[in-house]
Amino acid sequence: MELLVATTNLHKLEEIKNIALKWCKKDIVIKGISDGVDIEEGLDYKENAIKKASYYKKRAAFVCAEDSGIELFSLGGAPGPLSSRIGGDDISHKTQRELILYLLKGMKMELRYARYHAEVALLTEKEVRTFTGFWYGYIAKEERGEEGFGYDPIFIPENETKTVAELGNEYKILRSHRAMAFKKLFEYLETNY
Ligand code: ITT
Repeated sequence: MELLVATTNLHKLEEIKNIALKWCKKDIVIKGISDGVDIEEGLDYKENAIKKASYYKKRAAFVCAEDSGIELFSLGGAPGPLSSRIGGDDISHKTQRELILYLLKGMKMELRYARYHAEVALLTEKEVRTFTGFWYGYIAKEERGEEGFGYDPIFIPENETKTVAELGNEYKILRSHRAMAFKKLFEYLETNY
């Protein structure tokens, strides 16, 4: 079976391929697809994920897309679905991390509680289905580590002292929001197709 993953984010695609190697029992070939179009996103992860996948619906029998973000509880869940957009279109991930660190400046660890949230949409010839994954942790006081992407250098998973960027990609694909959502998707494909 071929599964088309609609994404412009190559780190995301790489992670999904590694998650599949780790978790998927079915013989699935994962291929990334992106025409480079910027599909406008709203405030609902599921809708956004469905919209991204729908654009490529005619290209394969199985198409999926993911919408994800980081949610800071002391800021009412912001930036959430706008995680890739805060600070403007041309901003680097590093500057976005600095923005988050600035917003939480001076706040003690309890107030730095956060989670990653992923919604994955699967479109087949007969249905549209979504799968959810969360990963809870804390925003660090400064950035540390080299692996991963986006907010990983400032995200410390629960029960850890290191950031995801320090813990590394192998650690991440066993536990992340993305891993949990895609694990559900792979299980669904295994049982239903
Ligand atoms: P596509 O929409 O093309 O897939 P994107 O990077 O724009 O790529 P999203 O709209 O889903 O993806 O935005 C997700 C953003 O949330 C991402 O750019 C990061 O800023 C953050 N994020 C999500 N998952 C992350 C992870 O595992 N590690 C670090 N940051 C993450």
